[in-house]
Amino acid sequence: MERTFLMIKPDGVQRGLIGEIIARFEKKGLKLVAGRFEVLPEDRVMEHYAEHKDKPFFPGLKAYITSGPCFLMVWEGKNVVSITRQMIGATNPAEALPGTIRGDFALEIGMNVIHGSDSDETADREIAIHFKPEEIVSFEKIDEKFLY
Ligand code: FUP
Repeated sequence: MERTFLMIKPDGVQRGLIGEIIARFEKKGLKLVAGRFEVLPEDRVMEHYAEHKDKPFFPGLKAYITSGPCFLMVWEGKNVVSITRQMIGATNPAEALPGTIRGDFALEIGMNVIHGSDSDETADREIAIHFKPEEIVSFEKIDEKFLY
């Protein structure tokens, strides 16, 4: 089954949005299979955002993402990568549509509440950066027969 890495960023945690965000994905029918609350250590920030390390916004991004705890998750489900990206909305909350997480809860790109992997390859890479295989719990959900 397809998996993705989602992370509620420090602004989402501080603003008390963990429950609201998890509820949206649960109601959609996706399955939470791993979760951890953590202030990201520098080595994993560098690995996670390796493609952005030379960008002008990187110092600000690094300071923001390590400013408090994040809530890191692995979610599972059919087309989970593209579905969660749609539900999260555009990277810049000013362009994110109402009804999306960023469209409903964020104002600017520097604090956009949540991260979601953007492809299956990225998901595999990001899950491996943040979770050990034994931290991911596979289980059968009773309602899956009504979803797939
Ligand atoms: P996303 O895949 O939606 O997380 O977006 P990107 O990988 O393009 O960007 C990663 C993070 O860098 C964003 F969540 C916010 C931050 N960012 C900025 O702060 N300024 C920019 O101009 C672009 C990205």
